[in-house]
Amino acid sequence: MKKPVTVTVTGAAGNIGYALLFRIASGSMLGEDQPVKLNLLEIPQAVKAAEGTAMELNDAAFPLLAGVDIYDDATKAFAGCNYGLLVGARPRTKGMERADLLAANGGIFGPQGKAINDNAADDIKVLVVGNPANTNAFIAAASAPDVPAERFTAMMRLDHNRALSQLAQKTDSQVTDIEKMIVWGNHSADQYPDVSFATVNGKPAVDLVDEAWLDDYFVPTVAKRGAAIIEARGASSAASAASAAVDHMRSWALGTPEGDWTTIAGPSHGEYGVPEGLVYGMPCTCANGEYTVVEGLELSDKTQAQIAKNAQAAQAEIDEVKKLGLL
Ligand code: NAX
Repeated sequence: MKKPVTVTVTGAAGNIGYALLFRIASGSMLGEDQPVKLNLLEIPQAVKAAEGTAMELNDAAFPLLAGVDIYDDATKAFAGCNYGLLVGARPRTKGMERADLLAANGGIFGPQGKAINDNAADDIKVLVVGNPANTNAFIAAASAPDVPAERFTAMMRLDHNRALSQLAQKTDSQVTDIEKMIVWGNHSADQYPDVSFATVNGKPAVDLVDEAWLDDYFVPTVAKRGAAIIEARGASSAASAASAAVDHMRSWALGTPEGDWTTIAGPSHGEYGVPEGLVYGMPCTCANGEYTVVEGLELSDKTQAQIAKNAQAAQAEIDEVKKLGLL
């Protein structure tokens, strides 16, 4: 059996946390031969609820669970952390301006980035789920100058999985029949789910669905799925978000299948005209614990225009964060 790794989950007492922790402890995220030690980080008011979750984790008697600890102090929660899942965030409440939301989250992700910088293991991998995820990841990375920026990623996997599911339903196939899906951008209504390179059972997806379906149904359905879930459930996506977080980390740690890729938002190096540093969803392959952007794809004018529009909106959010003095 391997040595246990430390996985820190913030917002552990929340809805996503409740679905996520059990999947991690079961081995779904890092493999059925990898023991995990879980560090749960919460705000002081939610520590009691996190204790309840920890009791249940212990009661599940997972063979791979090497221990659970609960903290309300990021410095301690990230000590020796190998995998950080940053789920806890300040939600937007009624009447809250965007600047207030950014400031509140800057106050969370800045200090957590610093705590990671000063206390995490050298091989730390971070996934930011808490919204606005891409901007929060940017802030955390900027607060951790000693950690390579690439180790801070934001979650686009839920959008990617939603896109797979929609295309599979439309083409009467299974998600496992689909390869090379992409969701460009950030986890917002501006994102661009793109089937240009996708195949279904080896056939180009663009030959199986028409453009009107893509423009009028597929893209808006994927991009606005979060709102549709809230409308139907009366609560935001939780289990699917947790599942996507597990998938994201699993791909990063254990690799993507030969001939396929996934969508990861990491800091841009200027690929596809995306401003450098912007945490932006792009097609990536993973191997040996690293992810690499798939370069050299010939993008249509339409895709390029969508990327330019979306990148501009994402950059505007970063500019606002800078203006607010959060970095
Ligand atoms: P909940 O409100 O159920 O849980 C959030 C938890 O975070 C709470 O228990 C709260 O006490 C805790 N928390 C707040 N500040 C904290 C801090 N500074 N340190 C540690 N914990 C803290 O929300 P939930 O439904 O679990 O969603 C969590 C986040 O995921 C939200 O920001 C949400 O918008 C975001 N999502 C992101 C998605 C994505 O694809 N990137 C999709 C799903 C989800 O909407």
